[in-house]
Amino acid sequence: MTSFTPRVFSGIQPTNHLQLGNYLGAVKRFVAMQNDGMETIYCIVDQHAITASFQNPADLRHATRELASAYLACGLDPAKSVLFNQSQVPAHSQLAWVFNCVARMGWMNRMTQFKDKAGKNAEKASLGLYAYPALMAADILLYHATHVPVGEDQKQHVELTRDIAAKFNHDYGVDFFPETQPIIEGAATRVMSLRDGTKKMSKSDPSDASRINLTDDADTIAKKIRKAKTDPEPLPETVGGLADRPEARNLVNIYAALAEITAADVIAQHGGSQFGSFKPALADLAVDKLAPISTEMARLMGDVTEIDRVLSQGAERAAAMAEPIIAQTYDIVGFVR
Ligand code: AQP
Repeated sequence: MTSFTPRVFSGIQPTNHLQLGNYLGAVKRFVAMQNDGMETIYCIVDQHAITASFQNPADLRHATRELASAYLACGLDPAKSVLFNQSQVPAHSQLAWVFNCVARMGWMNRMTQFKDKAGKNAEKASLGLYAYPALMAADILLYHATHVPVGEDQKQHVELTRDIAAKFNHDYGVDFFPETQPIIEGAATRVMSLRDGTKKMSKSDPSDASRINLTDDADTIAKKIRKAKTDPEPLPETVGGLADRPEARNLVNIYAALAEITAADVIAQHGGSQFGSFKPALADLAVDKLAPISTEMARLMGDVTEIDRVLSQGAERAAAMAEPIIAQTYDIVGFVR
């Protein structure tokens, strides 16, 4: 069995604005892993962003640069991590084609994200949305990444990545792609909508009130938390008391993740409080943690030339890492070079 050097890869789609779930479930973890001294590669997956619906080209360009500004404002450092956008490294698409031919239709049919996003209108969904998980597997395995920090919703796609790697290795009789581990950690691996505690907070939810965007100013953040849906009971005295209270549990988990404490710590501090006093405490904490990020993002977006320079330099580094892996893949598959 080959032993692979630990290497972290993850990515986010530039669709709309980054929301609190993306920050707590993904970017905050990205920064922690970067600062743990691991080799880290973080991508803006712009090719995934055109799978679900038509993206206006100007909006896509803007969202790509804004996501880059968020990465930087949250603490990702181009000197420590490779930061780039996917479409600048063509090897992602090259490997994705090979994986389209490794992945089985039956596997793809089980992907819950496709079912959620295509809804009842699967016949009208794009082929790209269906093939999305094979491109995601290529994003990860192109760098022989061993660890992928993601939110809970992406676990199934990382498991599929492992299935694709195992089938490729088996079919070609090699030990070439690693078995990648999803890293799903922290108090907020699934942040829920502020309007419905049973639904994931999402960038593309039609209701802006359902989420906190990283571009929201302090007043907007405070207002959204004040208006967040809750039940009439005070916070329970134990974490177990949150079990059947999705909205209360969501706000407690958001508090815990922002304060970097556990949900039990939050309950120890605020158990028995009414939402009339807990929500302002959460709003203060959220503004304290998030407003500096949105201010820094706005400053960085004042110079998109510099953002483009960071992405292009990152893409050069990523392409150099990917080059030997795609070349060996082509040799294994039997493509004449
Ligand atoms: N609500 C969430 N809680 C915790 N983690 C989350 N992530 C997304 N939503 C939550 C994590 O953020 C990363 C990037 O996600 P993505 O943009 O690639 O796609 P997504 O998972 O589909 O995120 P959204 O916000 O729901 O985007 P849209 O609306 O464009 O589809 C992933 O690690 C994800 O787990």
